[in-house]
Amino acid sequence: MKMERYYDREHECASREQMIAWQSERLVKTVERVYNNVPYYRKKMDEAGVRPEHIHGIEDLHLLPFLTKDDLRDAYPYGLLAEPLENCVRIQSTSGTTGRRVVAFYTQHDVDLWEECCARALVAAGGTNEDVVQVCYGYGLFTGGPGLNGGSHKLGSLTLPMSSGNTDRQIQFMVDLGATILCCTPSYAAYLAESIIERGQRDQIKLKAGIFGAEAWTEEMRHDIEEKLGIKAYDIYGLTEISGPGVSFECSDQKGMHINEDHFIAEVINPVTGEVLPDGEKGELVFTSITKEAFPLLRYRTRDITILSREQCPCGRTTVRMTKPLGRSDDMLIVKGVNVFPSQIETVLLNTGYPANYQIIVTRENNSDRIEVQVEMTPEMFSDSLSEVSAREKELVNALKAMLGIYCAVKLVAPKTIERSEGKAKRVIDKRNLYA
Ligand code: DLL
Repeated sequence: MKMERYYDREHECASREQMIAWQSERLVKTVERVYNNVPYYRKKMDEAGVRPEHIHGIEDLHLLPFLTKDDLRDAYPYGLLAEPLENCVRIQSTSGTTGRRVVAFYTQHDVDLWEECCARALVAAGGTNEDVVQVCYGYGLFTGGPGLNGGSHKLGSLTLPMSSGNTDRQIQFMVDLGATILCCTPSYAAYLAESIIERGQRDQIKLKAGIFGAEAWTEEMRHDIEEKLGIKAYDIYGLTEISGPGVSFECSDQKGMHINEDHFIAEVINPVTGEVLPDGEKGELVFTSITKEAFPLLRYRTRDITILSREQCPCGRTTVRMTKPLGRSDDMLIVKGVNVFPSQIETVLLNTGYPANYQIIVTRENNSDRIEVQVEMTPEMFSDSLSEVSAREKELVNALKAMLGIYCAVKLVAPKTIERSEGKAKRVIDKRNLYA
């Protein structure tokens, strides 16, 4: 029997007044708890001259100091833990590619809430207990696999815990078990789509939806994956520090991602001044977790750039929506003084018929920046004629210049020469050592 569990109408469709009442009550309790249990927070709040009795509701949120990734690194590993260790059952961790690892802790209650958030995302993508959910996000320290796996369990769907990689096996299970929902990074979805078509197995798959996130992807990439796999592709967002995937997710309307704001209060700030911006303005996303036991974070700066909207969504959910991250305030490339987002380059590539298999290489010589985009040709474009390839390269140079306002060198490479990713794609190789 088909069951539509975890479309939590009470919370996801609550009135604004009700949501503010829940958020305020939960915020007050969380602030009190961290102040009393976590010396790191107490010190930070004391330094900012704020005490728990100053926080009466979300109208006082702005009084609290921000928390950054540097705080998490300073407090590594146990310094921000708000529960005794014996109450914790799980850790997850970021990859630590840009510095010391960040470790997040969970009680069983925290795991349950996190999985419920992921179940809501699956329901919003049309998932029910009758679905077969193939999870090819990595399992282990990365939150992608465990989060969607737990959400799928909660929903009562048959869950295929594939983890990432081994594309042959992924496709075999997808076909044999009739997977209907695919969960992985968008770059891996694009690779799977390519592999399925190459093997002539497109008509053997039963997928209807995909839940793709953990990295930036464009609308063009969405359409490409949707067309190749014959599915509807949904975005899902989250970060390890604030529990993992499922902090926000798309509904079928696909005009932004609904934030599970009964668990996470969202603010958007000016990344330079810290000033809180009104809905509709672009800035850095800041989260305060208000239901977590082990690792609640107050006003955590995500570095993700977004815009919030509270316009009524046709799906009936009343929760605030965020746009896809429009970049990161810290991984934005500044090349020759110009701000460049990798997503802008991807848009140009997909709009001009190239696949999303590319790498951006930035170098600096004699104090001058150089940006080169290496991009694969499709088999149809591939040619031995040097003049044909160089004409294509010139065309792409012009299209990139029109988008970015700067010259980017372009190198077209043969199909299948850029390394495929099974997890988050490594799109940018910045050799300038700007932060060394
Ligand atoms: O990537 C959690 C996740 C797993 C989300 C699976 C969705 C699906 P982290 O490894 O801690 O956690 O990386 C978090 O990834 O701050 C964003 O910059 C980026 N990110 C996550 N989801 C999206 C998305 C997981 N849908 C960081 N679009 C975040 C763009 C995303 N960027």
